[in-house]
Amino acid sequence: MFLQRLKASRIAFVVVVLMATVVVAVVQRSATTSAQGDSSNWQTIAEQRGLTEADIRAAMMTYTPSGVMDEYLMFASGGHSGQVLVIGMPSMRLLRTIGVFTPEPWQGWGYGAGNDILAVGNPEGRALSWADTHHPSLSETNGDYDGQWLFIGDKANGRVAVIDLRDFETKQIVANPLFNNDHGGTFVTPNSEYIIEGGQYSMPIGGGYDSIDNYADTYRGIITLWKFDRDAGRIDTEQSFAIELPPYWQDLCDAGKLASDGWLFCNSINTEMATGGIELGNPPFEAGASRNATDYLHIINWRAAEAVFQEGATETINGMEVISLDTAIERDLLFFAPEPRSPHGVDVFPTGEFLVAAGKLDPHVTIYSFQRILDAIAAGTTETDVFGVPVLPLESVMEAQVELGLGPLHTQFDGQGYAYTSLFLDSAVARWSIGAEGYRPQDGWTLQGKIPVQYNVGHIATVEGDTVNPDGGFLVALNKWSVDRFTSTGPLMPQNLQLIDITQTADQLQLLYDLPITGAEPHYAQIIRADKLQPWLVYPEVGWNPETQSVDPNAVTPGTEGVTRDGNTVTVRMTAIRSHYTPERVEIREGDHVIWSITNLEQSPDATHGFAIPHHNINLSLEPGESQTVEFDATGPGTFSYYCTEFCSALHLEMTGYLIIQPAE
Ligand code: K7E
Ligand code: CUA
Repeated sequence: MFLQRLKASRIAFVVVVLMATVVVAVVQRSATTSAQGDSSNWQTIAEQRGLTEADIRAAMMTYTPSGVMDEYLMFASGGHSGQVLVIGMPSMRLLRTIGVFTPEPWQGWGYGAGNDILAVGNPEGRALSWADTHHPSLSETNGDYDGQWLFIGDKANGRVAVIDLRDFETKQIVANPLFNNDHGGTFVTPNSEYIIEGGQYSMPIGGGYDSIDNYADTYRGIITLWKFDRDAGRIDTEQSFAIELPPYWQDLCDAGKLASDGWLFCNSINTEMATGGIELGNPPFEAGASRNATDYLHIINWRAAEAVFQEGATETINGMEVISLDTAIERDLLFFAPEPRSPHGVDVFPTGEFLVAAGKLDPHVTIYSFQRILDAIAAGTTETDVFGVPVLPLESVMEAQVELGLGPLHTQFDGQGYAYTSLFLDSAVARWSIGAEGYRPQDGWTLQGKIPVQYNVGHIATVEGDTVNPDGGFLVALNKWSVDRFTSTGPLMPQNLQLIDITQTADQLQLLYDLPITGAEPHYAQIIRADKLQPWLVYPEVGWNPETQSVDPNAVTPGTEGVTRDGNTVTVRMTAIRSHYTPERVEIREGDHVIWSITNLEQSPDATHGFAIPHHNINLSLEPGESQTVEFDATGPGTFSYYCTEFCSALHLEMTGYLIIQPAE
């Protein structure tokens, strides 16, 4: 664990070594002076740059020399970009973006590769080319990240994607047939049996039309449990099902684990069922949806729901099996408990014994005991909401409340008995002690300290923070605003991911590093130990199709290249290896339909070749061993120089060829 590796003695040792290295370097180089003075000495550099001792400590905690690997990887949502960002920690180096819901030119994603995956969920006659990714979720085995898969949801269009962590590429997108938005996704159950996708803004189930005047009657909430088939590495839509909920706005979910395995929890807002209409003189949503002093924490027995689904006690809507609200109530799989007003998120503790929700308009976090929830369910309750869902009295299920500050949102854990909650309005992260057996009973449920962040923090992520066994060490604050943190590049400012050292006492929580992120608002992130991942360096066999993760039947072997014609269909079989394509001339006719397979024969790490055809929107990235097939129509005559878009060798510029399309007549 990182914490243990950071004993003060070790830090002191590192300081001495660093200083000694600097001294040696200084002796070796003759004294260098510049216009800015002597900058060969680290103390002088620190002085000239105005660095404090704390700054130097921060630099030493994060500085990662060239060639040294990061200990952790953070998978952060790419927000509006529809992608996932992979960031090394503690260096905070951006290592990769993964094209998920949106085309990504460098990876060729959507420019000949993955086009069919990206097309899933396109409404008839409309092509989606963006997404709003919110919550990445690593696959789990026994409640621990296993480093095999990553899932992420698209809030804007109600979709879920599956990414294979052997090659960090998107393998599947499913579109929710019941709902065109989501937010409570994605979260996995402790063995990744299901990927949970909660909807957000209520609507008629199935996405059809109904007047908003019928809101309470026909608009509904939904939570979908997508069955993940590990062997296939895909969501099995046939084994997936959904649960109908009242038309509250279900927000964020989390799966129970250990003590609460088999259950899932979602917070909700707008239990007022406000329908807006400020222009008609109605209260705006912001007022109408925050009138109630409490909203409803949703408590769902997903194993009981699974049994109902397997019995077939469901109705089919748009091809998806749905457990009706009445069935959910009748079969005792849905319960509510009050939660402080306008909550955002619910987080299950590592042991699964407690869960915490925070109301944005309440300075406390509220901690629920899962045992008390079970006891309250067993005791029965006469109270229900207007739809007949049993409501468990707050005092019967609440374990504690801790006052933290303004705008508490999301909570994470460190494996040391502390929890951390982001405070949106305070722009701070609070550390509080968990006053329960197995955590820090001696400290009680108390606020320990806060660290300011810059600014408007949303989610926070600790190392392995959503597992049964958090690692501690670092916390990353994902801040919405950066305001004055960076040199201005105009009015649209970067979001700011801030790395925080949480190994010290509460008054010594230290901000270590700012990572500006552009292109998106990253909402959530998960951080995994890098040694849990075993990504491929090159594809296992030449001719590999990343979509099927097997050798492609169309893969081209050396000696079998060529151009063949069958009527108007032209098949091009091509290989790529430093520094040429075979063939280098492809001559076809206007009106031909072209099926072009290309295989990168390389087996050296990083020997990627690109393949681009001008004016046809085709641009592939062929990693070592990879094979791709693209199809297009030769709609007009012309001369097109296809070429390799990666500077792969000294003769890379010569890695080219001519596609010559003769006029039809
Ligand atoms: Cu931005 Cu989880 Cu979608 Cu909170 S969410 S901040
Ligand atoms: Cu291959 Cu440049």
